[in-house]
Parts: sequence; structure tokens; C-alpha cells
Amino acid sequence: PGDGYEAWLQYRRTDQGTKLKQYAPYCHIAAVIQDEVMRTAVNELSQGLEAITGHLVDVAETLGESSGILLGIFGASQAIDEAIHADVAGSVRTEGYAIQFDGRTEQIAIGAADSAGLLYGVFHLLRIMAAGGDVKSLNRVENPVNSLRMINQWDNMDGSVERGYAGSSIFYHDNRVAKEYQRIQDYARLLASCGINAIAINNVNVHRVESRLLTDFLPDVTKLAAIFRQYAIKLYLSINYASPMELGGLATADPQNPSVREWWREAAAKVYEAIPDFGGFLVKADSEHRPGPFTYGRDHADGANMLAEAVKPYGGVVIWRCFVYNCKQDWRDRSTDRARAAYDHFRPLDGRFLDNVILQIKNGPIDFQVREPVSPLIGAMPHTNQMIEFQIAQEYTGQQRHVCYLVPQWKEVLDFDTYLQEEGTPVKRIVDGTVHGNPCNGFAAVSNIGSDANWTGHLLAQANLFGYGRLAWNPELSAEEIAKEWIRLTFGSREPLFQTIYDILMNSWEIYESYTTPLGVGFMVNPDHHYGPNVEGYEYSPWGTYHYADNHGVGVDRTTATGTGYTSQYADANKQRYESLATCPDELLLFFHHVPYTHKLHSGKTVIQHIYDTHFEGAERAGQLLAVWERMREQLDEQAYRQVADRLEEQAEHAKEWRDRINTYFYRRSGIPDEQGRTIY
Ligand code: GCW
Repeated sequence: PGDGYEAWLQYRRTDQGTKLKQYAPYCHIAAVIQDEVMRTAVNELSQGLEAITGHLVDVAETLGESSGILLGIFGASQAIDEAIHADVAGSVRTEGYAIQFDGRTEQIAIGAADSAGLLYGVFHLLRIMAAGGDVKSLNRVENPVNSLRMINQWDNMDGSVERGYAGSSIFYHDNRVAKEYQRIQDYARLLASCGINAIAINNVNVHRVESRLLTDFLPDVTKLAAIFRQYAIKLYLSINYASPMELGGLATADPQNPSVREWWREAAAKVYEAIPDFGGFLVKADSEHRPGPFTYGRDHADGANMLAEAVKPYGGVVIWRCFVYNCKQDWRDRSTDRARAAYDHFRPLDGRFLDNVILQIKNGPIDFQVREPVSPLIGAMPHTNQMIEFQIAQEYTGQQRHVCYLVPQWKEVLDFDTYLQEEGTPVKRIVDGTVHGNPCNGFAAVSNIGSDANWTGHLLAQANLFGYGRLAWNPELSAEEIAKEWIRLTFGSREPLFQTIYDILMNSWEIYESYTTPLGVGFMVNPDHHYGPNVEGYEYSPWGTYHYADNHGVGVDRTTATGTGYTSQYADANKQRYESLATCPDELLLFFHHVPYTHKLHSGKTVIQHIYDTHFEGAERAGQLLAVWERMREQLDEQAYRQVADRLEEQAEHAKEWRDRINTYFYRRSGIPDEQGRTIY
């Protein structure tokens, strides 16, 4: 794939320099362009078809008797109403589409209820064609399962990206909005092509300059909104809760203060005047030193509702993050458990939030670790809109220097049965709104892109961005299908390359987990930047992320019987499962229990032997990734080969560092030798 810039939209098959003539009959498009998103859809389709087939494409208002592709909005296009049966059309919802092939006319019809649906339908068709797939059997309706499918940029205006591992920001530099509009548009296109429909363009940690995106920089923001609008993506801003003071010169940011409320109403009015379809505000408040309502003796509902009222007249929403915990904890204090914090803070507020507030909840109770249980807050507030937050950026999963395909992890989270309404209440059904029937819901995730030519630093990390979008659209897709789709579009389907990349992706999370933190205990990383092993890096810090390893054992007792009581935040079936050593799954053992090194896992191994074995095996498997990749050299474009090879080389070395640090630490603590007598220092 060359430098990787076109990602999964290359539309040229790397495995057969030849164009795909089989699709030439479809190089006629009929559409009556009604708005800019529809224009985008038509442009994407004609450019895509030209790239795929090598034929010129013509666009007209009708197809007549010719074969080709018909695009139209139901009720507005007679041709589409004739091509797609009313019953089928009736099952297409907002942003959905029907796509079908008519064998008699040799026409492909894409019909939708709105132009966004057409755009998604076009990308669907292009995905099939670019992979050389069969269009003659097309006959389906697709509706997005989640209404909000959002990306959070953690970009700062100085050009840095918080937890960014792929260069600098494409949105800002030198405390200004960057004027690289083409790049931003190319990003919008990538996002829309996998189903994303919302973006917050600045870091949730909003500092002084970024606060002014709401005011001084509004003309620039308006320009960015216009770029994303073409791709049916709504723009949101992260706001600084203390803006009425920092920007407005008020003496307080108290949500009950009338001048504060007025300040926000005016601020919202100005934003909506400039950007009538503005999405709303994303807020990190009273978290990690950010200001919030606590200062004034108010709670999160007071704070969120004040903002919600300000955007309500325009149909805007407030997305309020639940990543709230005490980051100045005393490590000596064994009664405070960071894992409990989100639930303890928010659950009592259920029913108090306005209906245009959405709580954004991280998938796990701690912080995007390689392994965590599912946050018990998800689904626990039936009268409140909720959305789930994932992190595509690999902060704790190798920082895009190690390969770690995260879709399998996300799938586990989405499929997790909360038992909140008896058996069969998985996270995905809560997040999509079906369980509680709440109006606003969906997915958010921290982006993994930056100014690097290939967007994500590690070329294989593109699969995570793509996979996130596809999963937000339809959480039923499997990690395997998504991986295959991405590989086909990015590298083609030639063997053995295809299978090799597939195996690398599908094994990568397990490999990464095996040489890093064991059995769900988390952290053990270097403070601040979070890259690389440091077993006690956070052990005596105020951040609440401890493992309590001593000479006898390791792990956090979060049971209700003898520990922090965190297990009682789950519905009974899950509480029982985690509470008891007999049923707690091995991979989460140390998250929930403090056990001796000699404790036997369900696997039959002792904890200490498990640590040794996984670390030796994990580092070895990391080394093999490089070896298999090297064998693919002939089949790959040199640039793409190099890029991944360099990272795999670093991973292989760094995995050894992890192995030796972790093994040595636990060997010195426990004094128990490895059964196999391998080298531990
Ligand atoms: O994962 C942690 C990160 C912080 C981040 C915070 C959050 C944006 O280390 O860099 O801040 O989470 O999610 O707010």
C-alpha cells in the first residue's frame, strides 16, 4: 500500500496490477444531486469506480435502459422508488440504506432515507468492488445499530496530541487551527467510509488556548465543520468548564449562578449561529485536575444540565465523561478503590440528567488497560443516556510501536452479559439504546491518528481505526470478519500474505497481554508516558493503580467479603462469579483477588508459573512476528514492508525487556524458581 496514506481506500488491488474490468458495466451513475452529502456520495462513487475499473464514469440524472448504479432518496427519486420495493424502503431508517442488484436491468440501486445513508451505501459498494467481490447477489438493508458513532481527538492547539503516537496534530499547530484542509478532508473521508458520524476536534483536557475555540477561533471551527459536514460528520467541541471565568471574566463557574448560565447560553447561541448543525459539547469535569461543579458544592447533574439547557434549543447534546476518580489518593489508604469511582459518583444521579445529556463511560473501570473487567456503570443508570468510550490510540497496548489489534478486546466488552435485566443483557444492547429505550446512545473512541504519512504510525494500527468504525455501525460483525475486510482492502487477498497478516492481527492482543501485565492486574508501566515496563512505577503514587505485590502474593482484593466491595457494583450473577476464587476467570484473577504465588489457576498452573510461562512464550511469539513478516518481503511494497518491519523489530526487543523485568521482579519477590529452569535475572 505504498506510504499508507490512502489506507483502506486505495481502490487498487496490490495483488494484481490489472484493473477490475468485471465492474465496467457499472460505470454509469444516475443521481439527482440534492445536497452536499449526496454530492460527496456521487463523487466518491465515480472516483472509486474509475480507480477500480480504469474506466471513465459518467453521471446523469437517469440510467434509462443502461446498466449502472442508481442513487436516490426514497420519496424524492421516482427511479429509486421504482427500483426498490416500498416494504424494503420502509425498513430503512436514518442513515441506513438498501442496496440491491436487478438481474434484468443489470442495475445496482442504492436507496436511503437521507443523503448520509447514500454515502454509507456507496462506501459499502466500493468495499465490495475494491475487494473483487460479487455485486450480483447484492440485496440487503443496512441500518446503523448505534446512532452516535463518534471519534474524540485528543489534539492540543500547540500541535501535540495527548497520547498521540503517530506524529503531531493534523488539526492545529502553533496555537492556531492548521490550514491543511485537504488533509483534514481526507481524514473525514476515511472516517465516513467506515461509518463514523461525529467528531470532537479537541482534547478533553481543554487548556487556555483551546478554550477559545468556542469564541475567538469560532470562524476556524466553522470552516472545519464545513469540511466534516460534506461527509455527514457532525462536529463537537470539548469545553473548559471554567470558561465563564477564563473567557468571560466572571468570578465563578457555579452552575446555579444566573450569570454563568447566561454566559453559556450566549456562548451556545453564537456557536449555533455560526454552525447550525453543531453537535454539542464534550466535557471532562472534576477529573484529573480539570475544573467542574464540585468546586461550588454542586454535582455532575447540575453541571451537565446547565450546559444541556444552553444547547437544547438547537438540538445539541452534552456528552459528560464519567472518568472521575481521586487522582490524589494516598497509596497507604487501602479503603479507596479507583475502580469503584465512576459508579459511586454517577449511579446515585440516575434520573437527574436532562434528556440531551449523554454520559460517556470508559469500557473498563480503570483506564484502557490490556485487560480489565467491563465497567459496572454501563447499564446501571436506566433513566440516563449512556455511551461507551474506547481508546483506539494504544496508550497501554504498545503505543502503536507494538502491534495490537483491539477489535477482539472490544468485542468481548460488547458481548459481556451484564445480567442487569436477567440473562442476555449484553453491553452492546445497552449502548445501542434497546435495553432502556433511551434516545441518545452509541460509541465514542479516542482516535489513533496524527500527521504521520500513514496516519497511525504503525501501518497495522489502521485496522483499529477501521475496525472501530465498522463495529460502531454494527457490533455483530466479528473481529475476524473485520480483520479480513481490512486486509483485503489494504493489502489485497494474495496468499500467503493475506493469511500471514490475518494471523498477526488475530494473535496480537494475546501476545501483547502475555508479555506485559499478568492476569488483569494492570499498569506496571513507566509513569507519565506509560511506555514500557516498570513494575512499581505507580505503586507508591497517588493515582490509585496498585498491585500490592509482596513476598507472598499479588493482586487487589476487590471482593465484597474481604476487599473494597467493588464486586457488589455488578448484577448478582457477575458479582458471584468475580467474588469467588472458584469462578473468577483466570485472566481477571489479580484484578479481583490478592492471592499467593502458589495459588492454582483454573488452567492448572500456579500464578507464578503462569507469569513465567506467559512471559517467555509471549516474548518468543513477538519475535516470531518479525520472522514471519520478513518472509513476506517479496509480496509487499518496500515502503510498507519497512515500516512494519521496523516496528516489529522494536516490539521483539521490547518484549524481551518486558519479559525480563516482570519475571525478575516476581522471582525476586517470591523466591520461587521457574519449573523449567529458564534464565531469570
Ligand atoms: O488514560 C488517561 C490518560 C490521560 C487522559 C485521561 C482521560 C485526556 O493517561 O492522558 O487525558 O485518561 O481519559 O481523560
